[in-house]
Amino acid sequence: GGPASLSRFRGALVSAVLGDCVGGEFEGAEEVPMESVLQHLNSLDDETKGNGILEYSDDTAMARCVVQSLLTRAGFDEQDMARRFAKEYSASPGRGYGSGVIQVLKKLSSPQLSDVYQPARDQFNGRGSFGNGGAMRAAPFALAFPDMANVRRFARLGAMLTHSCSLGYNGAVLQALAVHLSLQGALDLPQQFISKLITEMEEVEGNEAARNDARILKEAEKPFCERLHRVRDLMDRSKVSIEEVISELGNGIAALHSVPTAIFCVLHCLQPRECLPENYGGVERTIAYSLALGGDTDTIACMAGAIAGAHYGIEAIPQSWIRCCEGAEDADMNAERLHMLYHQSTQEG
Ligand code: F2R
Ligand code: MG
Ligand code: MG
Repeated sequence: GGPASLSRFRGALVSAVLGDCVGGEFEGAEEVPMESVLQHLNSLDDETKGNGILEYSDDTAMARCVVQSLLTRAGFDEQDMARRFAKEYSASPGRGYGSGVIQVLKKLSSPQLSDVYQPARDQFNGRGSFGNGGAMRAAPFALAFPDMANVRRFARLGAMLTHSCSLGYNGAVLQALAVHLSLQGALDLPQQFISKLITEMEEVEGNEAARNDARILKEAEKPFCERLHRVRDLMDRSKVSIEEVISELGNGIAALHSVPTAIFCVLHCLQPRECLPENYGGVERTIAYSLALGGDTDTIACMAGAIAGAHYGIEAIPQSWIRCCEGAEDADMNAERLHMLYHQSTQEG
């Protein structure tokens, strides 16, 4: 489809769910042989395994809240979104949430709470979380707002409901911007895609709060920009080992160690790779490769899935995978609603 087509919206939201559901199998594993990944993915083709047998985790649970809130309020409403996060957590606490964020979600359910951003600010002795929990649910912001400045603004605010450290919420901004650009067809020119992301993040990371957090955490002056430069170096190379990707970019639970990694997975899998089956399309390649990195597999595959799905569209996703993953069909329906909201905004603005 063309820029911002319905197929791209559906691809983005559905692939994110698939990445989460199929990635859950390996979350936290140090080494994941490609053979095990392919075995796991092949089992999804088994006809007897349909009907959502792979459950989604916190990644999708929170993304669904973001989607519902954006749709119901026809835009960003922090009170409504915070209420949905809290309600979802209390209804289904066993979705594998991060150990820190649970405190925030409990506090958000208090009717006495006057500032919905305060519980996140209190995390980690007032430093805030740098986990990837804001980034893992950031894709819907790119599907709700056509204007890039709004994507940046609301992805940041949406993440700050749980992640007040700039290394947490700026990861969400980067993820949302990557989905936004992919939706426009920017991955047709991968070099320009990464350059645009670096230019945007130069500005995003240029403020005092970001510089301060980077200094305290002993990171580079502009940590996400530095990682994106590493992504660019790796994508220029003809051969890159899994070990090099992990040591250069990371595969962990911090946004800094997972969002640039997810972006690399998408870029690396734009073309067929020797280690992956020839019959795989782009979404399958991207998700399989993300799982083979080990570490935070559900989240890296979820984020890479959203970016890749926005590029290849719904047609690139095997039906058998959709049938096996809880919430994939809901995501498909919600993508259609977000597509309408997005194009309404285009007409108004
Ligand atoms: N939690 C997990 N996986 C762990 C095992 C789950 C398993 N399935 C099970 O149920 O047993 N996955 C999910 O968590 C990640 C997103 O986490 P989020 O929302 O960012 O949470 P949190 O708690 O804010 O941060 C995660 C951890 O990062 C460290 N951390 C963050 N900020 C810190 C700071 N300022 N100082 C020190 N440490 C900090 C802490 O260890 C946090 O607990 C996704 O992978 C999702 O899938
Ligand atoms: Mg998870
Ligand atoms: Mg995870």
